[in-house]
Amino acid sequence: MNPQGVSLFVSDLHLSPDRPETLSLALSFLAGRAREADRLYLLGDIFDAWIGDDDDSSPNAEVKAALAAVTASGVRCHLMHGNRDFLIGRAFCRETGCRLLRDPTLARFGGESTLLMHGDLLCTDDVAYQRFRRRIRNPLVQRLFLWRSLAARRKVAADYRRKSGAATAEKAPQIMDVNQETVARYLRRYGAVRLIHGHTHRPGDHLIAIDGREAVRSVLAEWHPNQGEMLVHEPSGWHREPVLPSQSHNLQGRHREPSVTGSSPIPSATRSSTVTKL
Ligand code: LP5
Ligand code: MN
Repeated sequence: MNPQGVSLFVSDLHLSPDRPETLSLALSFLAGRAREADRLYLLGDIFDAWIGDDDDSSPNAEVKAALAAVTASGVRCHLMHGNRDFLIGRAFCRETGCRLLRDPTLARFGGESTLLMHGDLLCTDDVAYQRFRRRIRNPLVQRLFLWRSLAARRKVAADYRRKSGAATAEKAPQIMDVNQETVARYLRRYGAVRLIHGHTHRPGDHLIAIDGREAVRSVLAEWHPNQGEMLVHEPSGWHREPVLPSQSHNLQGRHREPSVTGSSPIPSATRSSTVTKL
């Protein structure tokens, strides 16, 4: 994959009926700024929980319609599973025109080999989660789940969310971050000089010295009711742009006046500029 033009990367919107402000932020982003791009990368956890493509309850139907309109406008939409919406399937892709990306996926942006991931695979210190992940990614377990009624699936998802909330409250924060050796292993295996992922909700751009060369790990931000964020690749380079409710897409676009909350170039103005040697 060697995308040209403007690419936008977002993840961790966690859209749900309980977050109406984040939903309207996402819908205005999809109706505006997203349509100025050539490609849109949705790197997982766009939904807070996805229990099957047959669930058209709110906000699923609205988001699918908005994504279908984005692809109809000529933007290529790529979607990767997150740990909350890994059951997004073929019907969703057919309805929206999104293409499903494997985790990880290697692509080239501006000639750089870039690895795209959701991020949960990098959190290998979280042994309990990795065990849970292996179980629920088992195709047979998923098929059995999908055979159940929507009401029964909704209950199981709510139960998992509750258990997950209790489990994460007990875990040390560093366990839920990426493991640096795992990051290095993925970068080496794929020969990548850039890694883009979400999941950890610790946005930042980290320089990594790996085998004598430099790599960048860009972590996407979680969206909040009144603030989202995207990573942007243009022919001139990479930067971050906020997504704000009050802005029209033209104000949010490339011709926006610089401001405190404006775009931040990468990696020179990084939020986290620590160089990790591996
Ligand atoms: O999501 P978040 O941020 O709270 O925490 C994640 C990890 N938790 C999860 C679980 C999801 O939140 C649950 C979402 C369900 C939606 C879809 C339902 C479809 C079900 C399909 C079934 C086939 O991903 C959390 C990490 C954290 O990120 C940081 O990385 O720590 O991991 C956990 O909390 C896992 C626990 O440590 C262990 C699991 C407890 C649940 C026990 C149930 C066992 C049942 C086995 C099933 C076959
Ligand atoms: Mn996640």
